Amino acid sequence: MEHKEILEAAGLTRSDLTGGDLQVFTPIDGAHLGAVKMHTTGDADKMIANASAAFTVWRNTPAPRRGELVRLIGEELRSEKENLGRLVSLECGKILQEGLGEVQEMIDICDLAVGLSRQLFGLTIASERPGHTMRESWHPMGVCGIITAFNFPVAPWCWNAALALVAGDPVIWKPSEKAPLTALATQKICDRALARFGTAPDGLIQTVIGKGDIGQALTSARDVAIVSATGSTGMGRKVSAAMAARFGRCILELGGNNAMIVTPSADLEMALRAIVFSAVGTAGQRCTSLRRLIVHADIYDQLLPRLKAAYDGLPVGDPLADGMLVGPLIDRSAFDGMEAALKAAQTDGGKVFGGGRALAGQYPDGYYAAPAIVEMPGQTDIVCHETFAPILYVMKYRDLDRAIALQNDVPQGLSSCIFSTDVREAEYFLSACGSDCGIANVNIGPSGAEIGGAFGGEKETGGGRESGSDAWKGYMRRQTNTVNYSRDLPLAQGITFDIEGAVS
Ligand code: UN1
Repeated sequence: MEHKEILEAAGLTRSDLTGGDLQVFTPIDGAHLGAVKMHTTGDADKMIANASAAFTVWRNTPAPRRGELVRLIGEELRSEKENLGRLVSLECGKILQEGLGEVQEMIDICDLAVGLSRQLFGLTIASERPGHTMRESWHPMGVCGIITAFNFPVAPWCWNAALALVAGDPVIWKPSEKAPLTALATQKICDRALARFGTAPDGLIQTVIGKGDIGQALTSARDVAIVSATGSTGMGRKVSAAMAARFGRCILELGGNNAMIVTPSADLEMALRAIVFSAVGTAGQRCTSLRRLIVHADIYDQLLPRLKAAYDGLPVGDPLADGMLVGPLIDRSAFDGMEAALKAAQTDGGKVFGGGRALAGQYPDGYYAAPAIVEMPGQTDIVCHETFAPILYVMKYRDLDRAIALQNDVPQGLSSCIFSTDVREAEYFLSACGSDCGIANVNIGPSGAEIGGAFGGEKETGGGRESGSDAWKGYMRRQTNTVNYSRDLPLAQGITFDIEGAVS
């Protein structure tokens, strides 16, 4: 399909694509896709006011009814999966299979949220006082701002929005300025669901297009109760400081520097497939991409040649073409970042295999890179840094404790895994002495997490959790209720406070 057809099929019109000052290019060949209108901070303030007004209605709408809206969004997404998935590929350069997978994640989280809308359970707690009950209630929290990154332009919005909406919170989405089109197309899908739903308040689901100033408008507005941000550690630091200044709540899903430990007992066939998928998938531009491979010295010489052979045969090219496995990097600065990292690794004694620009003749304005493997003498500064590109640093180990120490000795703490068929090694890796990441897997790569689990990580990854498990609690406020149904007024802690004398 031509670029123009993909845009049209996703519902984007001439007015969406012209007359603005945010220029959008496809990483596939650098072609111009549109000039999108940016909102001003004044517009953002109006949207926040609309969302606040919507909150007063939505918080009072029964949660299962709120779930019905999310069910309709999921239904619309199902019928638009191909069109939106293709637009994700066009705007962000990920291969079509991954574009479709991203929309599937949206559908899956909608399903989860619909069920959740009947399960926003609180606890009942034993009171220490006679004739008293205690419980926890979960109430809607307020407007939820959602800031997303270019590499997963739609799914993280949906992880947040689907939960926030059933939790009773209106949402305002600020997509990456590198990926506004998928956001506009998703907003249209939601608008259709809102129209079918019929009774949702205006301003319940909004998209605001802009740059850092718009992000700041969200983080500084008192009426935005929650900001959930996915992106770089630098961005997260700013969001977190601004939210802390007003005691707002933030949910941060920031950088990762994910490792795999391959032990002598590993099934090497499985490990090989997992390494390649997680290191070169999305051209190494996932927050969960595999960036560090820590291989036992006894199997190093078996694994490395096979890995290099697999890298040699990887099809790099047009992400919309059948059978392609590696698409382009998002832009020139991403490619320059990859080159600079490879140079730094070489300076540190790394031996580089692969790397460099691919298909420059065919796509002078598309930045395709051959994925690189770098054998490192140790975990130097560049290895500790997250470079958003297909670079896999490889290191050797002999002792599992040393391997785990290496895996943990980076600033980020998102995802991790071990390949082992030895239950002792595997369980040790998952124990309190093992991986320090939010996600730790056995015989599965670090990327491609299912939405049913809580997603996020520690340290510079930001500590937030999104998606499944009890991540919904991040979008609600907890209220502790004590009810006295007795005719006395006993005080907690057995305190006596006799005011008989004072009142007689
Ligand atoms: C991201 O790169 O921001 O686990 C998210 C995965 C996906 C999510 C990645 N489910 O790779």
